[in-house]
Order: sequence, then structure tokens, then C-alpha cells
Amino acid sequence: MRTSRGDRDVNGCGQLGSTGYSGAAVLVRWMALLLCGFAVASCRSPVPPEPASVSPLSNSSLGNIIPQPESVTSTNDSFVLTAGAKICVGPGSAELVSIGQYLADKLRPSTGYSLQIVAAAGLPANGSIFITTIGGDPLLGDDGYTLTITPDLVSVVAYQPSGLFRGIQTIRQLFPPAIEMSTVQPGPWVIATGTIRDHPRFGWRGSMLDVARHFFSVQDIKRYLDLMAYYKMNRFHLHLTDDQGWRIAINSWSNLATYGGRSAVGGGPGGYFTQAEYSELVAYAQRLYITVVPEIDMPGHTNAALASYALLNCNGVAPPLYTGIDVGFSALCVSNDTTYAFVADVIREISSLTPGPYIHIGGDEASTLGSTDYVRFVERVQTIVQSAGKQMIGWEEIAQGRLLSTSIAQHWYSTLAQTAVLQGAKVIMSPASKAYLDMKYDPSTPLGQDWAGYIAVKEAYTWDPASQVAGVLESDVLGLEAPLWTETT
Ligand code: TNX
Repeated sequence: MRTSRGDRDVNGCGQLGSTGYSGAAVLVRWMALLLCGFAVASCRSPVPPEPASVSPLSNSSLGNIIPQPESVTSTNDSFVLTAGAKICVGPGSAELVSIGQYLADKLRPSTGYSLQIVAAAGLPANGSIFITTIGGDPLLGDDGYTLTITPDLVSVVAYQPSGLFRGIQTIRQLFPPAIEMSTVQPGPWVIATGTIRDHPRFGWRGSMLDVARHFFSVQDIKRYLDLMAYYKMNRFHLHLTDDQGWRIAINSWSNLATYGGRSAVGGGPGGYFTQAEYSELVAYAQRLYITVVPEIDMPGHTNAALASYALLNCNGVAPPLYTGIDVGFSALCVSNDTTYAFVADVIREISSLTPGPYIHIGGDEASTLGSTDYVRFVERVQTIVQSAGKQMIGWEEIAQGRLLSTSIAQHWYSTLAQTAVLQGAKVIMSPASKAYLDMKYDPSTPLGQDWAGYIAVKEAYTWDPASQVAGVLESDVLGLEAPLWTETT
């Protein structure tokens, strides 16, 4: 990493400058990448290079930004990134330098430019990209930023470093798509001028990946996180356990991973993350300003755990490992104290590896349990999560229990989110018929399911989280999350 103090000629940070249109094509690309990133190695280069023009660009050139910013104003001129360009950061803290470094790492392979990082003492040189928290507007919050592009300078101003990190994703999206290529491309690297002011309508911008039905490598997960970062997503929900596999090492119950991790849908080899690998992913996500939300699904969706330890079963008999795709048939023995000792151990170990404030306990589709047993289990586990110093999240079924106001229900198909809200709990919106990445686009989509219907890209992009469930208002909704279940992936 090259870092030097600013010693260049100075020049004004310039004016401001445009109107929002969100291109569905970019979203198609995102969803396709999420899915094919695992299946097809050639997905590394998202789109073929497009010819760019050095002439002043039209207003729509500031348009294809995902998610759609709060406001976009075009000034009908252009900025061109050239070989001598520097990335200036102010102040020159280690954190801001590393954000500048991240941007340089993204832009170097396709441009071939050196893009030196300069910890700026003053105003940056002409032709630079400038990122700063100096003068950042607190009203923009943690993830907000203002991006101003003049013919001389691209500058991002944010209240927090995380806002700068979101802002530089917009810069990546505004360049011609060939900027994302991993080999040198001809350029030129032109951005239309103008001003973008942006902060999330909902703070929770999540995606979930199911590593239990099929297992994915540390490299795969990092790729998923990279794609999330590109679209300014900030919560990564990792579905670590299910009937078909237990994917995280637990030292106090080691069979969970070493035996319960051996299966997968269709009989594949399975696998699991060591605690060191999980920590590596958490740290990788942290550098992308993404909070990891680990899920240990219980009391249902637990066949892999039940198969690993006979004493978790009410009849004391461990079932075989499971490789099918049915749901709802398994449950921990909720009347047995050993079960709660098990849950406490697992939650304690996961909590100690997870800096974020959340633990997701699943809670979905425990169809073999009566409602009294189910509710008692959820309430007892809520206390265990609280003792571990974390906030409990569960799929909306948990709203049948008495929820703390700090607990969070994740909507997926019913009206139970209303019951959560009446108890003062907040809601994450993941309606299966809108947000599930494993639902096919249409009957011709090769991978995925259709039990919640087909989801065309336009439908996935235009639903309103604040009018999804009657009685669940904008102020009740923390945000949204797109789950990728992997039975077919
Ligand atoms: C429903 S959504 C499930 C998952 C499946 C998914 C497949 C939810 C809480 N449960 O167990 O993988 O459908 O689309």
C-alpha cells in the first residue's frame, strides 16, 4: 500500500451537481451474479466492456445506480479518470486510507493506472477522487454520503467511514461496466457530472445465504460478500444449520460439525467452517462494513444436530443424516433440560465469535411441536440469547411467544409480523413472493423453486416494504433481506 502526505498542487473541490432512474438491467445482473457466482466460474466478469464516449454524457448516465439514491442531479458535463489520477483521503486516518485502498484495488485491474493513495493535507489535485468525512452531514447517518462530480474532481463526503464506503460503490457503478473487468481495458473512464445525495430509507439492507442445504467455500462466501458490498448491503445473514447439515464447529459439541456436517441435499460431501474460518469471514465482512448475523435454526430444521447426538432426541435415538428437501419434520426435545444446556453452549460459542449484536434462532416450521411447547422453547431461548448479550432474531413464527422489544421478527409469508409489532418488536421484511432469491424468475429459469411463485425482476425491485403486511408500518420495519435458500443451488 502506498500512502503519502498530500504535497500536490491544490485545486478547488468544485461544485455540485442530477435525477434518479434505477436500471432493472443492473438488478438482473446482480441477481444473476448471486446465483451463477456459485455455479459458473466465468461469472467473474459481470458484463462485456461497453464502448465509452468522452463527449459530455446524457443525464441518464447518472442513472443506473442500485439501490436508487435519494436524489440525483445532472450537470451535463463529464469527468475522465486518467493515468495520473490519485485517490485522496482526508483525514488520513488508517480507516480512510484503507477505504481509498479498496477503491484503488477495484479500479486498478481494468484501468491499469497506479492510483496512488494520498492522505490529503489540503484540497486534492485536479483529476483526483477525493473521499472525506470532513464536513459530513450527520443527517446522512452511518451509510449516507454525498457524491459530487465535476469535470475536475470526484468527491465523496460522508458523516461516517461506512458512508464513504457506500459512496465509492456508486463511483464503481457509474463508470462504464468494463471498469469491473480483471484485465486492462481500453477505457476511456468517463463519469457524467452531477451530485448524488444518498442514504438508506431502511437501515437494514440484508441478504441471507443458506450454507446448510449445500455447503460453500470461504472463497464463495467472500465473493457473495463482495457482490453485497457493490450494492451497498450491510447485513449478511448466514443460515448455518438445517436438517441437511451443521456448518459451524462448536467445541463443546464437536460431533455437530464433524458428523452433522457430512451431509447435504442430494448426498454431496457437505462440510463445515472451523471457528477460525468463520472469524475470517466475519473480519472480511467487517472490512466491507457488513455485519454478520449467524443463524442456528431451532427447534425445527435440526435433523443434523439430532443425528449427531442421540440425547437431543426425546426417544434417545439419533436419526440418520438427511439429504432430501422436505421441511418441518424435525424438532429438538424441548421438554428436556439437556436441550437448553446444548442451546446455551452453542449460543455462547457463536456469540463469542460474532462482534455484531444479533443472533438468529430460526424458529420456522417446527410443525411437529404443539404451540405451548413451541412458545416455551422460544421464550427460554430468548433469555439465553439475552444472557449472551445479544439481540434475538427469529422467523416470524417466534411472534407467537412473548417477545422482548429488542427482539426482531423476520417476515416471510404470514401475518404474524403484526403480532410481533403489537409487542413492540421490529420487523425485517423478506416476503417469499418478492424477496426470495431462490424463486425462479419464470418457468424457464434453470435453478430455484416456485412454491412462492415466480418473481420477475421488476416485481423484485418495486415492492414496498411498508405496505407488505397490514398493520406493519414503515416505522416498524428495520429493513429488508433477500434470502438465497440453496436446495437447488
Ligand atoms: C422456506 S423461509 C423455508 C426454508 C426453505 C425455503 C425454500 C423459511 C423460514 N423456511 O427452509 O429453504 O422455504 O424456498
